[in-house]
Parts: sequence; structure tokens; C-alpha cells
Amino acid sequence: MKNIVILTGAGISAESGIDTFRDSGGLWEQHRVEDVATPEAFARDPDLVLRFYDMRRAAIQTKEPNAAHHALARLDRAWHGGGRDLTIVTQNVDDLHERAGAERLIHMHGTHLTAWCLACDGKPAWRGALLDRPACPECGVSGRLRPDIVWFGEMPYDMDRIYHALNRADLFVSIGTSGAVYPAAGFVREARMNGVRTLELNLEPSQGSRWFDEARHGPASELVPAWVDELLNAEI
Ligand code: BJW
Repeated sequence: MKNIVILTGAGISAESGIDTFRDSGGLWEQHRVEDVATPEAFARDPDLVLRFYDMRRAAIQTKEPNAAHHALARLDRAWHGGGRDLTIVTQNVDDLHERAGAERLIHMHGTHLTAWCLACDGKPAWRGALLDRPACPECGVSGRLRPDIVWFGEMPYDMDRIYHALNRADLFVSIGTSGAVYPAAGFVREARMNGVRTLELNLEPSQGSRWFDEARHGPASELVPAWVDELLNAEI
């Protein structure tokens, strides 16, 4: 086993107290996707969208990584040398992977902790609110910052790097994602077509569960550390 690609979703952060999207009580039960997570929604009612993201940006800064984030960071540190490669692709817009210490990380749906300036195309680090239309720290123009989040209908980030990693992987592991949102939901089939072994770690069978060679169901805080131990022990 040499090259590993790991896809994570909201389920890995659920035990840190961050709401998932599609579980009972999840974000999409509290807000209509069309009202808050599309470019059309932002054009129609920017205050509503900015308030939604300001609230979530503030909330994630009070949360801590859990045992699953720490286990993946441990694997990231250990999986070096001998031509081995590892890429963690997260759909999550929180920063719990990096706060646990993961370094080889791609945020394909953006992050809460940068803003995107529509005036200069800069991506300044951002921790505060956007609702009050602050100036961009890079170009000084006010009122043109939006959340650096990939909304429905927009192109996810770093797709070339992700498909490159998938095409040379030996193992694809999907953790805590419902398999409802493309293109991420299609990665398992892309991997299968390339003869890559595939493993799902999720609370329950995802929408794409049948595509995986193996699926283990339970909480990420238990499944992920156990899988990382198993992998590292087998490689010693
Ligand atoms: C646990 C657990 C625990 C709980 N332990 N597990 C028709 C067909 C096909 C595609 C389309 C279509 N119509 C439109 C599309 C495209 C569209 C799409 O996929 N729509 C679907 C709804 C059908 N996709 C897009 O528009 C994307 N862009 C795009 O496609 O561009 C064109 C393109 C073409 C070709 C190549 C590349 C690109 C953009 C998608 C943007 C997604 N944005 C969001 C919101 C923004 C972020 C935010 O506001 O926070 O990203 S949507 C939301 O869903 C968020 C997530 O990243 C994403 C995935 O959700 P996730 O992570 O899977 O969470 P949940 O809640 O769904 O699942 C949690 C899972 O965890 C569950 O299974 C639980 O059981 C489990 N769990 N607790 C382990 N303790």
C-alpha cells in the first residue's frame, strides 16, 4: 500500500459539535439550501447569506478536533518515505483537520476562515463578520468580500490535484459523508474504475455504499483511530 486518498465530510466533525447537513436536525432542515448556499441566493439576499456564514464562522472557532481528526493527522505524519503519498480531501469548511495537525489537506468546498474579495480576487484570512461589509485587507475596497465557500453550481477547488491523486491511489477511504453531493460523491466510482481499493467509514451506509469494497459503520471517533492503528501496524 503506497498512495492513499481520504475524503472527509461533515460526519467527521459531528462529534466535535458541528452540525451535519442532511442528518435529522442538520443544517438543511433549519435553512433552505436555495436561500443560503447558491450564488443566486447571495445576489438576491446578501444579508441573509452573510449572516448565516458569520454565525457558522463564529461557531466553528469554539469547537475542537476530535479523535478522528487527530488519528488522520497522526497518519499524515507517519505516512512518509518509501515513495508513499497521502492526500486528505475534505468537503468540510471548518479547520479541525489543520488544528489537529494534518498538513496534506485540500479544502474542495472552501473554508470559513478565508474570505474571497470579488474586487481583487484575493483570499485574505478572515475570522470576524462579513455582514458589516468590511474592506478587503488586500485591495482596500469595501463591501466586495464574500464567504470563500463553494456553493451549489460553482466549481469545487483543486479538482485537477484531486483527480491526479485519485488516479495514482492504491486506497480510497471515504469518512463521514452521505455521498449526496457531486463531484465528491463520484470519487468512489472514479477510484473503482482505476482498480483502487475502496473503504467507507460512516455512521450508516451512505448513498454510495454499494460502490465500496468494504464498509464499516459507526462513529468516526471510534472507526477512524481503529483503522489508522490497523493500517500503521500492518505496515511496520
Ligand atoms: C457520521 C457521524 C459520525 C454523522 N461519525 N459519520 C444532479 C445530479 C448530479 C449532480 C448534480 C445534479 N444537480 C446538480 C448537481 C451538482 C451539485 C450536486 O451535487 N447536487 C446534488 C444535491 C445532486 N454539485 C455542485 O453544484 C458542485 N459543483 C459542481 O458540480 O460543479 C460542476 C463540476 C462538474 C464536473 C466536475 C467538477 C465540478 C458544488 C457543490 C457545493 C457543495 N456545497 C455545500 C455547502 C457549502 C458549504 C457550507 O455552507 O457549509 O457543501 S453543500 C454541503 O454538502 C456542503 C458539504 O461539503 C456537502 C456534502 O455534505 P456531507 O459532508 O456529505 O454531509 P451530510 O450531512 O450530507 O452527511 C453527513 C454524513 O455523516 C451522513 O452520512 C451521516 O450518517 C454521517 N455521520 N455523524 C461518522 N459521528
